[in-house]
Amino acid sequence: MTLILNTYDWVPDFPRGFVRDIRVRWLLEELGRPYRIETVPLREKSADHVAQQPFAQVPFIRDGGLTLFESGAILLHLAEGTALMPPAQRPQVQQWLIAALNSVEPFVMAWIVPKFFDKDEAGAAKREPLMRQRLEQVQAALGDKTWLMGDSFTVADLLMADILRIPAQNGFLDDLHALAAYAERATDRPAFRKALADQMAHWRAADARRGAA
Ligand SMILES: N[C@@H](CCC(=O)N[C@@H](CS)C(=O)NCC(=O)O)C(=O)O
Repeated sequence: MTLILNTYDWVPDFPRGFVRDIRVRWLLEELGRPYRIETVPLREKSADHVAQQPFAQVPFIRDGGLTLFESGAILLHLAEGTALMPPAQRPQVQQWLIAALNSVEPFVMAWIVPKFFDKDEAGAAKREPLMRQRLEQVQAALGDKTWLMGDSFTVADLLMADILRIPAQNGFLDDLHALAAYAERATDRPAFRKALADQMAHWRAADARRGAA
C-alpha cells in the first residue's frame, strides 16, 4: 500500500522549503519509497486532523494501518531496517537523531521565533549565543568525519542537516567551515534536491488552485 504523507494544503512564502514534511520526503527519496501527498488545511483545523496529529500540525503519515506523527518518530520508523539505520550503529544513530531534535533544534527555534515570527531583533540577539554554542558543539563532535557515524550517511545526518539549513542560510555557519561543508554535503544529495523541488512544486500548485478558485 502506498505510504501517505500529510502536509498543508498551502502555506505563505516564508516557510516554503522548510515545512517539516521535507524531512520525510527527503528520507523517502533516499529510500526510493513511493509515496503520495495528502493535505490538511493550514487554517481550519479539523477534528480528523487532530485525531491524526494531536497538536494539529504536520507532518504525519499513514503507512498501511499505522498513523504516525512527529517528524523524528516518522524518520525512525521509516529508516528502520534500511541502510540509513545500520544495525551495528542503531543506538548511536538514534542518539544523534534525538540530539538533533532535542539538543539542537530547540535552540534554533528559540532564535527563529523572535527573529522571524515576533520580529524582535533584541530577543533574537539574546538567543543567538546559545544557538551558536550548540552549532559549535555539533561541529566539534563531527570532528573530521564525513558524517556523524563516520563514512555512512544515516537518518541522523538527514535530520541534523535539515535543522542546520536555517542557521546556514542566515550566516551562522560562515565561520564553522567543517559544519558548513557537512550541511552542504548533505543538502547536495539528489534525494534532498528532489524533495525540495517537490515541496516547492506542491506550494506552486496550491497557489494555482487558489488563483483558479
Ligand atoms: N515536533 C513536530 C513539529 C511539527 C511542526 O512544528 N509543524 C509545523 C510545520 S513545519 C506546523 O504544523 N506548524 C503550524 C502549527 O503549529 O499550527 C515535528 O517535528 O513533527
